Amino acid sequence: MGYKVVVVGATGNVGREMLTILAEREFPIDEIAAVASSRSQGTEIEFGETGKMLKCKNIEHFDFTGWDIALFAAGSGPTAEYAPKAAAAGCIVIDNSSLYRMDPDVPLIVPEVNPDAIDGYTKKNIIANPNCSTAQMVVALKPLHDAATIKRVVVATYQSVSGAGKAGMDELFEQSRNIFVGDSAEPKKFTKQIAFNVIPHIDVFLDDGSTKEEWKMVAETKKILDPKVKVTATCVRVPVFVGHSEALNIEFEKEISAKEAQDLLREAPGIMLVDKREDGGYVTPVECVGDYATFISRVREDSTVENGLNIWCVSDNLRKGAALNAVQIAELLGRRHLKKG
Ligand code: 11C
Repeated sequence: MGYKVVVVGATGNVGREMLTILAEREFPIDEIAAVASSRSQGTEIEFGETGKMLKCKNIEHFDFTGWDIALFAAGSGPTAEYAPKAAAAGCIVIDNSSLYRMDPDVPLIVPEVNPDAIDGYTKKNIIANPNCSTAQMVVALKPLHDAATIKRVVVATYQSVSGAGKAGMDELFEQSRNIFVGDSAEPKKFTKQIAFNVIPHIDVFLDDGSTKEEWKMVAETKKILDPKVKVTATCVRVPVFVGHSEALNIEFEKEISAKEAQDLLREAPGIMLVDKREDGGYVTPVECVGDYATFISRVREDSTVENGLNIWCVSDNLRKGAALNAVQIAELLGRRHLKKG
C-alpha cells in the first residue's frame, strides 16, 4: 500500500522536478495529483517518464482531505493561503517556499544533516525545505563539523538562473541570442543584464546592506546544522542555466587536514568527491545537472587562518536544492512516521 500524494505548483520548474523524482525514486504512490493555479487548470503533465499523464487541478477547488502528503512548490503567497488548509485537513505539507523555514514549530530538514528534527512536524503538520544554496552547503559542512567543529564559514555563491524560475532561464536564453544578433539585452526579471555578466544581488536588500538570500544562508544553516556556526555570505547570480556553485572558506576549532577532509567527504551521505588536483579534475555546474549528489572539489588547506580549509561545492539546485530534498523528506517521513509502502 502506498501514499496519496499531491504536488502543488506542478507546472513550475521545481514542481515538474518533484514529479520526475517521485517517479524516478519509485516513491510508493497509490494516487498522485498535480495541482496548480487556475491559469494552469487542465494542463497535462507527464508523471516522470511513466507515460501517465496528469491533468492539473485548480488549487482553489482542491480538497486535501484524505491525501497523505502535499509537496508544495508554489511560492510564499499561495502557500500562505493553501498550506494551512492542507495541514488542517490532515495532509502533511512539505513546503519549498521560505514562508515557514524559521517558524520554531516547523522543522527545517535536510535528511543527511538533521533527520531527527522531523519528529517535530506534528505541531503544525508542516515541514520546511531549505533554500537551494543552503541545502547543498549544509550537506558539505555536516561531516566536517562532526569531525572538527566549524567556527565560521565565508561563502561566495555562483547561482544559476533557474533559481529565479522559468522566467530567469528564458531571460538568459533571450539575452544571449539577442546579443549574438546585435539586438538589445534589456533586463526584465533580473536587475541587470545576466547574459555574459554576473549580478551580486539575489532576493531583496536588507537594512544592513546584505540580501535576503545571504541572510537565508546564515539563518537556515544555524537552524539545520548548529546555531553556534557563524556564516557570512555573498550571493551572486551567474549566466548558468542549472546548478549552483559555492566557494567555501571554513574555520574549525580543531585541526583538520585536507586529506582527512577528503576522506570524510568521500564517505559522507549525499556527497560525491571529485578532487583530482589536475586539469579538469573538479566538477562544474553543467556536469551536475540531473544528478542527486552534492559534488565537492578543490579541497585544500587555508594557511592564512588557524585550522582553515577551502572547498568548492556544486549541486543541481532544482534537485538537491529543492525537489530531491523534498522527496527525501517524504521518504524520511514515511520511514519514521507514516509507515506505508
Ligand atoms: C535563487 N535560491 O537561486 C534562490 C531560489 O528561498 O527557496 C530559491 C529561493 C528560496 O534565486
